[in-house]
Amino acid sequence: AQDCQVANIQVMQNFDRTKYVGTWYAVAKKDPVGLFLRDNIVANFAIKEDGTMTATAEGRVIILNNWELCARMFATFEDTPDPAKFKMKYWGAASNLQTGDDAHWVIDTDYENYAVHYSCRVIDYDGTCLDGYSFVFSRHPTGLRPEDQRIVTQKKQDLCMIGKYRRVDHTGYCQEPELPM
Ligand code: DAO
Repeated sequence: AQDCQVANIQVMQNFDRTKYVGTWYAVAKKDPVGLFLRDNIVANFAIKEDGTMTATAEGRVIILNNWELCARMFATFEDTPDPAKFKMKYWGAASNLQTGDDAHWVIDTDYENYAVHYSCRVIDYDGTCLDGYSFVFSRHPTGLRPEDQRIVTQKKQDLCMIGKYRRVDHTGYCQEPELPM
């Protein structure tokens, strides 16, 4: 939406959660105020037997006084009348991690290569987003395919977040260490 009204943001039409399951690597992120997940962010979406969507996610975080660790997070998604708009409850595997209740919108995805996520935490008096975050996800840890980059750039523009994203590195920080044979 050119007017940057949160209420006018277009989300994925006919979002199919069954095609969205599995692993997504965050390759770019627009941070909220007080960012939590830094890099090495990998999300894994699943569907429970009752049809509700869940996710686990991990990523490098810095908590308290510059304590760096790999956070393991859990999320459950509450459905809304729009199939691409969810309410997300999230919490950490350890109690010193962030918990919260965020909007979770799927803006666009081809299910097989890229996805653009959006969450506005605070809507300003004029209807624009005062504090929000957004993930660009890829099925490939190496990044987006060139043919998907044009679409993703357009979506960043539509979200009024163009120029506010940073690259999310994948260095293996959150990978399980190899066990010796
Ligand atoms: O990193 O500052 C931030 C905002 C993200 C907080 C929520 C992360 C935990 C749940 C992620 C699940 C799927 C994207």
